Amino acid sequence: MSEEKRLKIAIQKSGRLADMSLQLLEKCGIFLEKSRDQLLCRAQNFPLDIFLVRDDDIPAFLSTDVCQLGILGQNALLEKQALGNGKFNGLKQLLPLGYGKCRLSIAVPHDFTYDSITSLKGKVIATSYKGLLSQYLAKQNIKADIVTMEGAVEVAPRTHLADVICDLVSTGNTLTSNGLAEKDVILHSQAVLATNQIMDLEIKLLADKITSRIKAVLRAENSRYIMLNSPTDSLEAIKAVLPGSQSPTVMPLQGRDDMVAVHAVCEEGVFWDTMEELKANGAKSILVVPIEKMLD
Ligand code: PRT
Ligand code: ZN
Repeated sequence: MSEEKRLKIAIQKSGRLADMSLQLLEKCGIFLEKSRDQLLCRAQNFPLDIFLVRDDDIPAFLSTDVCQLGILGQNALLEKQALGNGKFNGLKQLLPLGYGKCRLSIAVPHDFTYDSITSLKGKVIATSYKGLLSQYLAKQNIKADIVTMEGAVEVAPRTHLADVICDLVSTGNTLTSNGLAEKDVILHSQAVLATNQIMDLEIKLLADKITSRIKAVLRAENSRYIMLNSPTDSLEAIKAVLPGSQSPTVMPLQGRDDMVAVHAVCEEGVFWDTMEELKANGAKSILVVPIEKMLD
């Protein structure tokens, strides 16, 4: 009997994306046989194996078809594609996942005069993102020297290894505490689901299934279920205020001719000002609740 085919996904073993990536798979209903120290984790209830690896290695796992799906920072994928001599060109981003958000930015010491990108002409720039930085500079027609550093890029100007840096920034605290100011953003990045060109039809079906579960989880996380009572004559005004909802359900309220109940799925955040606007239009008993699962 031939063995059951299993889809393979690579995620970060430890680091900024590790926990969220594992949680995302769990939210897709995947139960894992816990063994986080090992390279491989088997899903109990889905033909899926999870490879726990360094984020930088994920493009190679995909390009060699050891894995067919991967979760990694867009920055890491695009950097490999920028440097890889075509080796990673067949990889593609399927979905942005909404976490691990950061930007790849040029940052300069406070005593460095930066008017525009042209201020970098002839300067030395330290970075771990040589590929993306070179592409950016070439596009702007700027010639500069790039020093590649694997980590602690932010200390390069202080130690006179470089004039300025190009590094990932999220809160900006690292830059501030190293006396650097963010100037130009080269790339806005977040975690993405990536894939190779899956040839095996059965594996492709499994990958499509996981992808649509991830999509559904992300949609549900961004959506809210809203319930309220609306005066019949301001129903249209209230419907217009409901954020990102298509066709709300309108139901009679027992014993009331002047009020109806309105239920809607809002695929955008429902903020206090929206609720206040609903109230100003006559809405009563407004309830906003999270949605656990959603499938069309
Ligand atoms: O071991 P492995 O190689 O897997 O991990 P790693 O150390 O290479 O990666 P890790 O876990 O640091 O980052 C994984 C991914 O998280 C990155 O590829 C990005 O897509 C994303 N990410 C999001 C970040 C940041 N935010 C971030 N702030 N990656 C790194 N940083 C670093 C940045 O390099 C700088 O040193 O955090 C510092 C700046 O942070 P702030 O908050 O002070 O601005
Ligand atoms: Zn890494």
